[in-house]
Amino acid sequence: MLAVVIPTLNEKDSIGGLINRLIELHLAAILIVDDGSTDGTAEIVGSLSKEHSEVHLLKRSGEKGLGRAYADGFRHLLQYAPPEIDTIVQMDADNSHDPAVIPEMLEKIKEGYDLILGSRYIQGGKIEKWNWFRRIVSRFGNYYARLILWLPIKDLTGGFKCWRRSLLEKIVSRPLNSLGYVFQIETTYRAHKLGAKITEIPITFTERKLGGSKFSLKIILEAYLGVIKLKFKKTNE
Ligand SMILES: Nc1nc2c(ncn2[C@@H]2O[C@H](COP(=O)(O)OP(=O)(O)OP(=O)(O)O)[C@@H](O)[C@H]2O)c(=O)[nH]1
Ligand SMILES: [Mg+2]
Repeated sequence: MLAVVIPTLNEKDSIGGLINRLIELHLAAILIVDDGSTDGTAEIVGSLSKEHSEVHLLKRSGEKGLGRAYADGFRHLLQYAPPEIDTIVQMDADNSHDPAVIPEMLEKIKEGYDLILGSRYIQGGKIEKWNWFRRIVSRFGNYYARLILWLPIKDLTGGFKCWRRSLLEKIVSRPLNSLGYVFQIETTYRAHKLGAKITEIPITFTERKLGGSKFSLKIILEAYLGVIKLKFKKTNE
C-alpha cells in the first residue's frame, strides 16, 4: 500500500486539485506537511481531510524549510502508518509532478528497486517552460553535486521520488543535515551510501502555473554550499 507526502508553503491554487487527483488513485494516505502557509492552504487541506479519511494534515510551527518539513513529515508518517503501507512517494504541490507517473514507480518497487527518482535528465525526461537561467542553474547544480559526491545519478535535485519504506526508515533514523532544498540530494546520497538499489525514470517537469516561486539566489547559494557540507559530514557514512 502506498502513501504520498507533499510539503506545502502557500499553494492554495494547486493543492485542492492535486489532492483530488491523488484520491482517484486510491492511495492509503495523503499527508500534507504545511509550514504555516498564510494563503489558506492548510484550511483547504483541513476541509478535504474531513471529507476523505486518507487525507491528513501535519501543521508545522517554528522554523520553516523544505528539508525540515520532509524530515518531520516522513517521521510522522512512519510512526503512525500501519505496516501495510510499504511504499512512500514524495512530490511537489504545484502540479510540476504528474501523479500519472506513480503507477510506473510502483512497478519499479515490485521489480526490486528501493528508491525510484523521477528524472528530468535521462533520456525521455523533459522540463517544460523553464527560462534559460533556471535550466542552467539546475543543470550545473546537478553536474556539480554528481561530481563532488561521486554519485552515478543524473537528477539529484528533483523532488518526485518513490521510497521503499524500509529504506526510508533507515534514512530518517539519524538526523539529516539539510534544512532546505539540499535535502533532496542528501537523502539520495544517504540511500546510495547504504547500498540501496536506485533507478531513475523519465518525467516531464512542468513549471508551476499558479502560486509564487520560492526560488532565489539565497536558495541557490545554500544548495551549492550544502553539497560541500554533505561531502564532509560523517552522518552520511
Ligand atoms: N512545508 C514546506 N514546503 C515547502 C517549503 N519550501 C517549499 N515548499 C514546497 O516544496 C515544494 C517544492 O517547492 P517549489 O517552490 O515548487 O520549488 P521549485 O519547484 O524549485 O521552484 P518554483 O516552482 O519555481 O517555486 C512545493 O510543494 C512547495 O510548496 C517550506 O519551507 N516548507
Ligand atoms: Mg515548483
